[in-house]
Amino acid sequence: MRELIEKVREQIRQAKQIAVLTGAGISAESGVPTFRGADGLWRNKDPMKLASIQGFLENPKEVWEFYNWRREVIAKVTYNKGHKALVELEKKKENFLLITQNVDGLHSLAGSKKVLEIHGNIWWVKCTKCYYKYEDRTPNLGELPTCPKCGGLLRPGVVFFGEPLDSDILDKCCNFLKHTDLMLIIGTSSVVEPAASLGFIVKKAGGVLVEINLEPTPNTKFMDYAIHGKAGEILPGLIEGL
Ligand code: BV8
Ligand code: ZN
Repeated sequence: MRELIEKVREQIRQAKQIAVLTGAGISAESGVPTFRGADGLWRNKDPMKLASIQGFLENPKEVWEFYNWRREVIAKVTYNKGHKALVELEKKKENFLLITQNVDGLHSLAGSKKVLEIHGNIWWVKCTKCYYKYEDRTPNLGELPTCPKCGGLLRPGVVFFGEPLDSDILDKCCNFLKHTDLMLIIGTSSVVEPAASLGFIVKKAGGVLVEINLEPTPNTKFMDYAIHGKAGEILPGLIEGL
């Protein structure tokens, strides 16, 4: 492991442009349940259904119960050493971008500035009628929250399964990745698209891919380096003193 860490540290030193992609695994050590982990999110219901546009249209009450529960969990946690290490990395590397699938806002809370939240943010809500979008940090918004402007039903400000990602945000990611020479892919099971394919843009451009994850993923075979363990324990040693 020591040798592997040193090799990746050298890659980070040499890299001119670094991208990071994070998933639920980087927030696990803060106490935020992962999507597919053993704790399997909520009352062992299928998050794919609850975090889907179809699920919301069919049963908005149940989906809001799920999101209110997650808002209450996230409101009580804070960032961890993994998030903090990425703030340090951003300070050391001028050409840096943090792309996150997480909706918990913990990267920004930790101090990361250059963050693209490709799946949205749980603290934002959007009106399904007039599309008014705003941030509301009240943990529990009630059964079927309504828009302060038009009374329409609100929805969580996240990208549900079955919905397209914001095309401007996706364009920004792809344009940055085309010129990225090192990408760290951290705490994601790499099964959700299009996030799971972002690394291939870097690979195609001749960049180096590093996976940092508790366990191997379907993308491990494409990685130049794979470090398996906890992000909160690995990242500080990778980045400190660079
Ligand atoms: C799209 C927001 C096209 C909500 C999320 C069939 C039907 C419908 C869609 C599809 C389908 N088949 C494929 C699709 C596409 C679908 C998809 O990819 N499905 C997969 C799962 C089969 N994708 C979409 O629907 C996307 N949109 O394709 O649109 C389109 C185009 C035009 C018009 C219409 C449609 C939208 C995807 C976004 C969905 N929203 N989140 C919310 O969060 O509440 S995704 C959700 O999963 C979370 O954001 C989460 O981050 C993300 C990915 O999961 P991970 O982050 O990887 O988390 P997971 O638990 O899986 O893994 C954690 C990992 O961490 C594990 O590997 C674990 O080992 C590791 N770990 C744990 N602890 C630690 C650790 N690692 C390190 N340290 C630790 N301590
Ligand atoms: Zn409205």
